[in-house]
Amino acid sequence: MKSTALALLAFVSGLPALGQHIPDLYLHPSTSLSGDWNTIVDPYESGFYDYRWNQRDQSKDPGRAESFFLDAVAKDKQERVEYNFNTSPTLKVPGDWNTQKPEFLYYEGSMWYRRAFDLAGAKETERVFIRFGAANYRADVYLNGQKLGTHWGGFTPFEFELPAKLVREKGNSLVVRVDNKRFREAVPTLNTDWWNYGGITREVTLVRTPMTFIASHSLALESEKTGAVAARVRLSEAKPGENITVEIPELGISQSAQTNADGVAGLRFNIPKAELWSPENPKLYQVKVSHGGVVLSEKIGFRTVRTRGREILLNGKPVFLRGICIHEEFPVEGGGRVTTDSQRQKLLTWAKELGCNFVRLAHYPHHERMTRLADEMGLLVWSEVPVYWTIDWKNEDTFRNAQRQVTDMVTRDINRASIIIWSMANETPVSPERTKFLSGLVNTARGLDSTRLISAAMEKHGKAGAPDTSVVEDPLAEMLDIIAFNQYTGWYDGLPDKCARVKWEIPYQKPVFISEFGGGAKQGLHGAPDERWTEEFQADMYRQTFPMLERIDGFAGMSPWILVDFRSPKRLLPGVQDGFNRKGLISSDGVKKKAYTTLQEYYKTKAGN
Ligand code: GCB
Repeated sequence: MKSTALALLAFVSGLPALGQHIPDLYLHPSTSLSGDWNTIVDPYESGFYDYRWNQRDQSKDPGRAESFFLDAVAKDKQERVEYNFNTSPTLKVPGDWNTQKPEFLYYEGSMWYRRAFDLAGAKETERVFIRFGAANYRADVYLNGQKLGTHWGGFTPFEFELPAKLVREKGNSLVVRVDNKRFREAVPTLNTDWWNYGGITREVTLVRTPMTFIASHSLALESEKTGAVAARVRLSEAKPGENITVEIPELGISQSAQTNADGVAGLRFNIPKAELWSPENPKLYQVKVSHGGVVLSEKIGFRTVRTRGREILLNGKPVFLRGICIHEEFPVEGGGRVTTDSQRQKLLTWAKELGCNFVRLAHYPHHERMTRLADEMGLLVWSEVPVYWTIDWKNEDTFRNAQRQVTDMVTRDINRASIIIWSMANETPVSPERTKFLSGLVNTARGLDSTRLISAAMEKHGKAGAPDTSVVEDPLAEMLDIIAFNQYTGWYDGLPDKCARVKWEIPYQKPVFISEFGGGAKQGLHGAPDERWTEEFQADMYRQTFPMLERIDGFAGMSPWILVDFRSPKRLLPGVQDGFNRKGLISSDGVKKKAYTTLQEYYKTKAGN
């Protein structure tokens, strides 16, 4: 990041307008709809399309017999209704369907979810929203037979307002069709190296708000020296003259301001005595934001991050990022998508024990509790969108989808001190179309928040005629704050002894971050260090990689691939992979491999940096 003044200007505009995801619904009072939902698996999409493949929910007369979103039950013994949620099996929400029932392990397609709920005591003076933490990938949402809307994208929150006329005190029917079929124009696209877990994978809540309510707020420390904080609060309506108060009781801060014509209030104050947040001291302050008697409260840490030449500065001091990559997947306990705080805590504790001060949350925005726990536990975070490998770069809808995912990621987590890097992509092939697409995302992220660093996991290439020279050259690099790239010397590129020969050409005066390296090992498989798939091979590869990375000018950190083995349908070697990417330092049974200790020892030596 170049200048703080510029950074601040961009930051100030960085609050979402309504119509986009409303971040603060997460903090308003809510009722959980977690639990068992009745489900109908619908591989031929009979509940969604008629026999001419017309979308039933667009028909004036969709017919009760097959339109699953109507949640109908035969009135008498004569009526033909070809489904029944009441007598259908259940799936847990939140949760992926693949690991809940053996018959769904490989299922990619359409699944209908139905949950009945009451809404006792709803007042005319309040609004009710249904909020989804995430559903993968497409969700069509219906209340009492009426469509509320559609959302695309598997890892970001979304919500719909429940129309007052439609909602009942008792017996509401909420039907959600979730479809995780992969397609070329999607983000991510057809091809990934992770399991395409389908389902309502994060919590669903009913959120009640006043008619006008706090939609988003952000507080950012501008300078570690002065303790100057810029705060912005946006109301749900463009109402001027509304009183907003921001309080940090522990620091004796209580500041009020009036909203402008856009319903936005800006405040500035100084907290020179505040303890700055860092991995060593993850100090969080209770912050209260209020409007019209409603107080939203959350814990926020204050820190600055910027670059200086080839260094990353946290609170003005150089920091080396001792990282590890993590997928949002938990070993043991049935596997699959993480659903509980104790699983999240365990993943982050493994990272801490490894000696990490940093985690790369790959390859999509993880659950909001993950970044909140990182705040509490003192782990710096790289957060990314699933713009992975070969996206449909020329497609404008694909770009808008990716842009929306960037927006929803940034605005959801704008107050997380742990997050220092927003990443726009992973291993995307260089071309003019791709660079234009990614530049658009970089500009979007910076426009929303330039108090953080922007990067992307790029690739390295061999130099023509010089097989031992690795080059990082990518026009995208000019736009990024950190030169990050994945490299697999010793695994996809030669054997580990190649590491000793590699020379690096990285022509950018910016910090260099190795966003991935690694190799596969089956936990419990032992042998000589040159025997692939053994724990010894993996550990030796790590050992040979460290000095190679040390030779890189501006080497500012790394996040090896990966903390835990994870499911991937691309990884099929029987007896070794069996459907898992085995590059984890911990197995899919939760057992540490030798390389875990190898990295742990290296991080001990780096901890003083
Ligand atoms: C990569 C990808 C990651 C893969 C990994 C691998 O470069 O970014 O998603 O899982 O390599 O194991 O090949």
